[in-house]
Amino acid sequence: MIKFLHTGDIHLGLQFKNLKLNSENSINRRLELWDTFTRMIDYAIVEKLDFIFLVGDIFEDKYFTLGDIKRLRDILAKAVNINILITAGNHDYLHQNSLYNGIEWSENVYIFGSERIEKIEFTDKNTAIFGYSWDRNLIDNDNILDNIDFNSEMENKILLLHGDVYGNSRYLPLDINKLKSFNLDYIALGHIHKPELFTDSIAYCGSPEPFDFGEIGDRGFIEGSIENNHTIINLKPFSKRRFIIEKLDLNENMSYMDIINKIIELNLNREIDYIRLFLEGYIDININMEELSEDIRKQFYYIEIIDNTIPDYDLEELERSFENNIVGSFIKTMKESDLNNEINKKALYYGLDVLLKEHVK
Ligand SMILES: [Mn+2]
Repeated sequence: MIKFLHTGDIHLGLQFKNLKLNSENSINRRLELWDTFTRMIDYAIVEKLDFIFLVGDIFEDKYFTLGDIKRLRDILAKAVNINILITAGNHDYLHQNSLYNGIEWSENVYIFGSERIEKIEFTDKNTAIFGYSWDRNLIDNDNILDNIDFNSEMENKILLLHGDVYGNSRYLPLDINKLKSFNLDYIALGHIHKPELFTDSIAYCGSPEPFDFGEIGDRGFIEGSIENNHTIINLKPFSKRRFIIEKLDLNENMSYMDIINKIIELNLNREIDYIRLFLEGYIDININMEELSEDIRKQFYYIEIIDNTIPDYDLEELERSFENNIVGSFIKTMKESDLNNEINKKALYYGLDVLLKEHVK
């Protein structure tokens, strides 16, 4: 039996400019990528795995330094008994001055070339590994797979590829049916950040740490084994933090403290996760949402509050005080429609919200 860890799309060195992080938080996040990467390698060492597959976009070529690549080398060198196979992707593709070529790697590390799909055989593991590194940042065809020969005396056959199975793509478009037709024991895919286990023997590992609110849900790596041509794979959640999108319905009877407490009581990992919270429903007009949001922010590692609440106006009172202008006549007109109808009611309140803000200015 052989056991392996499949990861990729780590994007070490990423700057996290798209998050509203303060500089302390974004430095933190960059360090966390390293930390999680190191934890994965340590996990493979402790579990005595046979192989680690790094399927591209391991680092950001643009931001990575010689110091960084040496750090990467040293982390991988610790896993002396594990064969580590690397295919470069579009963010860390092999070019003339690529950092991949700038250092000596330890003996357990193999970096695939970019001429063709190469084969490396590990006779002691009865395993042949096929792989290919990108040598440019766009590849709009799958010519690399033409006339490919997966011939080997080895019992286990594995392919590592960085590419895109989701439709027309300039990032090595892959046809899942074509991949299936290869009848390999495992195809370890990289490039898409969301983990996806297509079959027991074809999967995207996804990014071990998510990068933004487009990447919600569990992240980690794929742990697998092959025995007698039978492959078993599982996604192992491993990220330090997750991105969570949550919604909370409020009503006009809730006080400032009620709302604070409701938010705190949500089943959220406040000190760890990145949270985007949508507040919905009607709200007492006397509650200062800016203050409330600030209060909440102090109790979370990271939270974005999206305030979609509707101020709960006192219609009779407003109609009286704005009798002779547009606000009053708007209320009067809207009251002629059925205000028990939620859509009509919202139209009235949203309209008032706009008109009254204009009026105060
Ligand atoms: Mn990629």
